[in-house]
Amino acid sequence: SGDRSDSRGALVVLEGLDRCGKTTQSNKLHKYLEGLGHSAELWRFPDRTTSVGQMISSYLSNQSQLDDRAIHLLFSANRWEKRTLMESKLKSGTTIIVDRYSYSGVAFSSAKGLDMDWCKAPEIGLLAPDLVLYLEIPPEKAAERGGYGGERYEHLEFQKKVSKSYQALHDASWKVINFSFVDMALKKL
Ligand code: 2DT
Repeated sequence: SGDRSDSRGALVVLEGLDRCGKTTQSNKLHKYLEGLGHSAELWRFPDRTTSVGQMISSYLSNQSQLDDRAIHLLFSANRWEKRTLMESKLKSGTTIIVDRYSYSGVAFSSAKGLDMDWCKAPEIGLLAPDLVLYLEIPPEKAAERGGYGGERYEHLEFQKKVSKSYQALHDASWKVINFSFVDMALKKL
């Protein structure tokens, strides 16, 4: 955004379907920035280390059941509880690379049939990313990579719906990187 002073860190968000390569690429980007001498941290949402995060983790591993709207709000709360820390890190010059953020929140919940505007509402007021990298992969290709971990959302039919939700969400500010060019594209950043 325009008022970002040079000393402020950047908020970089990676988004995409399960098995699109986000985690690998987040790690690479983190190491790359550190190699250049930048102060950078790698974050991920859900952050399963907090008590809200533990409720989310238990839901994702099918150990608990929750109403669709209740879990949606927990995912959002999990971002809100980290907002102050995120802001102070960015202000102190640290760049934060985040593996999933609000877009995952909206894409996954709206894929269940929840209204998109309702899903967006609790995200209002969270820090806006400076850059969103969307790692684009056809759901069928992602499924071929194997290694779906057996969590709640990790099956092809649902991932197809999430893919449609992401398509409805993304705007001109996103950088879309096709899965076959991910490595090449990120090296040029
Ligand atoms: P990981 O496999 O990346 O840990 O994600 N999810 C994630 C949501 O439904 N809402 C959210 O707000 C976020 C951040 C995506 C676990 C799963 O949780 C989904 C996959």
